[in-house]
Amino acid sequence: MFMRIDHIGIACRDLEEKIELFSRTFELTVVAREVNEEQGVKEAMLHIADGEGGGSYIQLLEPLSDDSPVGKFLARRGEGVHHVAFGVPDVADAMRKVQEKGVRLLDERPRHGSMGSEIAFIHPKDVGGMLTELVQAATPSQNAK
Ligand code: MC0
Repeated sequence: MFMRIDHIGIACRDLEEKIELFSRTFELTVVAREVNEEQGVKEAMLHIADGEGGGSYIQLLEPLSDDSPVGKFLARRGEGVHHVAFGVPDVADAMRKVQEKGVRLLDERPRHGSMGSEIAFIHPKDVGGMLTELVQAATPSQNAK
């Protein structure tokens, strides 16, 4: 079902400060910046590598408000890894397969994610405490380079 790790999402209080830190420390380049009102985040994607199945990234996330998912996470746990996202060829199919195994999805249908992707989240409590995201990249070429 999973083709690759698409991205690791990291919750931060100051997006610009963390972009500067990650770019400088790990020599990564920002390839996309976005505000996603539906998810309540301002974010940046830092490219790591392209491999079989597509790219992988570090995703830096600053909350748009305290009562958004990332805002609540920061208040409870502080800055750090917020979720892990796996690349899948077909997000609706992956959602169905996961649900059949008795795992709770947080989304009834795919939502809009970074760089035009389609995404869905799995409840962290059902998969060992890790908030897990399924990602279908925007174009077939992003899925299979
Ligand atoms: C909460 N919990 C987590 C967690 N957030 N565990 C692991 N990782 C996280 N990120 C735990 C809490 O500590 C709590 O555990 C339990 O889950 C239930 O939490 P809750 O009180 O219901 O907390 P809420 O209301 O904050 O909801 C958590 C939930 C929510 C995961 C359901 O954040 C959600 O629906 N997230 C999916 C959407 C999202 O995260 N969007 C932002 C990224 P205890 O043991 O205390 O009961 S958007 C994004 O990333 C997009 C743009 C993209 O990738 O393209």
